[in-house]
Amino acid sequence: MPKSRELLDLPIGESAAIAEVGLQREPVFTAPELSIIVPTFNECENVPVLVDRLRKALPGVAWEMIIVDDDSPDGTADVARTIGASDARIRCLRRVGRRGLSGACLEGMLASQARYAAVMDADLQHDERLLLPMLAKLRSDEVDVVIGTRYAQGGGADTFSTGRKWISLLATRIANKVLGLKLSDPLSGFFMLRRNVVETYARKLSTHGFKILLDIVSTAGKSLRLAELPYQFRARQRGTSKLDTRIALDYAGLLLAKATSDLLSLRFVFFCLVGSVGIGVHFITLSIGVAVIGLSFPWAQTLAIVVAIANNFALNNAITYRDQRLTGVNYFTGLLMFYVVSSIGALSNMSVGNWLFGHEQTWWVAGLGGAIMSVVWNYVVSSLMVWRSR
Ligand SMILES: Nc1nc2c(ncn2[C@@H]2O[C@H](COP(=O)(O)OP(=O)(O)OP(=O)(O)O)[C@@H](O)[C@H]2O)c(=O)[nH]1
Ligand SMILES: [Mg+2]
Repeated sequence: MPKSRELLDLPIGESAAIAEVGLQREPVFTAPELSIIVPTFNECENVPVLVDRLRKALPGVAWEMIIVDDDSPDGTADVARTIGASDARIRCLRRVGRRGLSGACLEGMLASQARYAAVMDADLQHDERLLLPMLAKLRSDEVDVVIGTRYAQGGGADTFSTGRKWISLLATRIANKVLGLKLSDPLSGFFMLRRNVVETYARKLSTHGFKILLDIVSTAGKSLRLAELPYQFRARQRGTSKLDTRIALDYAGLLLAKATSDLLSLRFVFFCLVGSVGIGVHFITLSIGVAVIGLSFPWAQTLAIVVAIANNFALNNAITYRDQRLTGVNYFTGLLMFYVVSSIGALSNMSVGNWLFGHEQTWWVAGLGGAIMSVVWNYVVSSLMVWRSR
């Protein structure tokens, strides 16, 4: 029988060892102990500096760095691969046709074979000297996740403007309140964990947004053992920030989803809000049709439906599905498809309403039931047929 058990007994992190497999002696390469996942978008100047700092910060540790680059136009992936050509610890996962910090971190962690995974930014704002103490905490087997915190004793974010400091603290408070957490920095982008935590919850984690740690902690719930270590958040020296208003919306969406156990998504809320604006547009167009243009009711009603659907499509395209916005020819084919979907939605509204009225005899229950049916239909089918995720 092959002595393959010896493979399992090799100490983690030993880069190469010889084990007996059957009758042959073969070199065995074990996985590193720690993968450092670094999401990047246009960080070509920062990557070489970060690699140098990691080399100094982790003596005696078997580590690797997985740069997850979303096809940066500045050639960050090429820079990473050039470094990786002479140092196999530096790997690059290049994603094409996709953007998103959380998704990049998730894919990086899932690409790792290490026992522990850390996530840190490429722009040198996170203090790499914290990695060793984080690793020591995890090795002690007392915790599952170690979070680098800016807002506990010994930590700081002095480089933040007053405005950004306030926004960050407010977002922190909201996260703790809404999700029932007690963390000083739940929005931290700098943390280390047992990688099997991510394997366990991977299917439930959102690939949108900026706040992967918050997602992991709130999805896993009380089962996770957490620890915090303070550090000083540094100023970005090179490259530009990717923070924008969309990130605030994604954050609101994550809170909503987690607070309702993934029942409600921000997309659905926006879809409903757009639908209510559409009702207003419908009535305004209807009254203009009847009172100003002098159309008969059926013609004015038809015009109002056509205008309201076009309005809903334009608003959903701009807001609800802003990350999958349709342009050019796709805008018009999408609009046509949205007309088809909405027409079927209106028919289902009528038939469900009539059926309920037949059973219930209460007009508003029947009306509400029909409306809910058509909103859910329109939402589900248009997200599958009109704004298909690529
Ligand atoms: N792969 C990938 N990485 C991203 C994306 N957006 C941001 N990043 C990276 O994620 C890290 C954090 O982004 P930053 O723009 O520095 O965000 P921040 O640190 O909250 O903001 P600043 O303090 O203004 O720098 C950086 O390494 C970015 O290059 C993205 O869409 N995809
Ligand atoms: Mg940054």
